[in-house]
Amino acid sequence: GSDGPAERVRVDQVGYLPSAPKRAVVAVETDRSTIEAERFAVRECGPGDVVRSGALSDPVDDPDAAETVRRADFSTLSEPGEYRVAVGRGVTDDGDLQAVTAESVPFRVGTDAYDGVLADAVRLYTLKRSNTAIDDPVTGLDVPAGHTQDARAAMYFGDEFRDDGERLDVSGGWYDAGDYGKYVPPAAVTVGQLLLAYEQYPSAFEAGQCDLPVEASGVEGSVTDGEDAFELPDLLVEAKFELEWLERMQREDGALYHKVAAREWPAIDEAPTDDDRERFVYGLSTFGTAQYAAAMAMAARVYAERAPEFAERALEHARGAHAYLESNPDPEFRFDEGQDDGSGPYRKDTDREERFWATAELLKTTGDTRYADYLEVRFADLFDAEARAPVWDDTLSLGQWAYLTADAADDARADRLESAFVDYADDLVAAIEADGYRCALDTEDYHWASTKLALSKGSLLLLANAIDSDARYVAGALDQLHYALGRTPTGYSYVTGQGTHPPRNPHDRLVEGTGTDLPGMVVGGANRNGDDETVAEYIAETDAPPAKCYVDATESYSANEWAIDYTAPIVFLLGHARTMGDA
Ligand code: 9MR
Repeated sequence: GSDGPAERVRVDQVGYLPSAPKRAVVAVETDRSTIEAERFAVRECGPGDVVRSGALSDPVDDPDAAETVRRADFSTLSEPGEYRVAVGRGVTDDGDLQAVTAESVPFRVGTDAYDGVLADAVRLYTLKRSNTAIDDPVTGLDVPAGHTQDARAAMYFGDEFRDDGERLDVSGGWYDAGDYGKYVPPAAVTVGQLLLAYEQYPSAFEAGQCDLPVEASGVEGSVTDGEDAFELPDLLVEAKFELEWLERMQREDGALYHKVAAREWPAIDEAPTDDDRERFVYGLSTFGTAQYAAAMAMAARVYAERAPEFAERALEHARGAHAYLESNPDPEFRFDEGQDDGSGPYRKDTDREERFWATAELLKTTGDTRYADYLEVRFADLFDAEARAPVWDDTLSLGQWAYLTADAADDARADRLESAFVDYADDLVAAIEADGYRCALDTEDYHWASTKLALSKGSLLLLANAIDSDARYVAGALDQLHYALGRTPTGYSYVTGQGTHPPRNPHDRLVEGTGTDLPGMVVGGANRNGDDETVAEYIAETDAPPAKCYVDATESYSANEWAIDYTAPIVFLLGHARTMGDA
């Protein structure tokens, strides 16, 4: 709260790539106080030599932060090292400042600047595996398999609870977030985004790069096909683990159940093994069924070479889910009274964007024209829709991307979609350049999981860049990474373990229940709607502007919780960054 980070010079607290633009943001005037700053100097940590200096930009108003800011541009600095940015006035003979009024935390410049963030983000999924014993030498997380009751979950039928004796094995998969629920929509969307990251940046992801503690948990990290053993990149090992859980959530008729959880939330300090509540399989949804079909159709491509049997199975699953959608043309979200008592809703009552995504991925994977026909007959209008950042309840742009990259696409349709991505990127870049912090969020975007939304917007800039290469798109995407890693109005980095001021009290049962800090969690971040008491009180007390509605408090599930789908877009951005680092 009020004793948050004090530095008025905000930087990406992890660092910058040598070849990328580098900017610091100085809050010269806030709703509380003003500092004098005309010039900046970038100083090497340790010896303190000034390596770059210059005038700050003209002042820019940032209404989301209720600040006036100036920027320091030191993009030409490419020598690897550790630095700070100081601001103030006057200039000495060696280019230093005569008077320093504020300084940033230290940060690095280097081609490997983000390797640790990427490894932490990916291996976090492993640490969050349900029903799995983890003994992790890196974080010290040491937990026996929890929720073993998932192997025989009961079906939930609402208030008039009647046990029909049916039991389902829904073991596996990752815990969704700081809770122990497992939900189909965020799972499928997360896997979809991770597989897209792999398809776009295959050279960024390797076997062994994240030191996954999979052997310790007894799960195989490589796939054996006949005589040959292929090493899977860590990212694909992890995505496959989630896909294998999703398989268990599919019914015989192709539809997907909605989620697995208990009827009551576990306390915040319950470790996985403490939570022995009975677990249920809840609901069914066509939007989740469609997202599953999309992710499985992608898996059929991505694993085709290295895990061909799995890839074939994935395609069958995708086709089966799609067949269900074809014979059930109306959207359905089956809801039983009481099903949200111990878990999140992830509710969506429409499914057009998801059907579009599923069908486009199947078209891309199979080239089967029946999928093109289905799109033309039912969703022709969505070819003309604007691109929008993918999130769990809107995956249209993932579908548009799949379509425009499909060999079997109609050329005119694909061209139109390419323009939609480029138009989106041009507008977004203009908004980023006008924003004090170069953040992609509009005022109303500072809602639950705003950090994820900024990153997701950044990922669309990178897709636009793949269509029509433009340095501004890449810079704007990296700006969202810089935001997540601490160049924020609050001075916090919104990723645990990264930078000088990361969240130290994330809302997380695995962390609280085991007393282990887990790095690599992207937290929700600023949430102007104050959807939990703790952040709501903070907002009321401080009259915080949208971009400062954040507290680093365990209780704040609407500002300080991680979820699987929050990490997916940062992995995408880091994938791109890694290919830049290589160059
Ligand atoms: O990320 C979800 C966000 O978009 C919703 O607004 C919010 C309220 O429904 O739920 C978030 O998801 C939570 C889920 O329901 C339960 N597990 C924790 C998730 C992150 O807070």
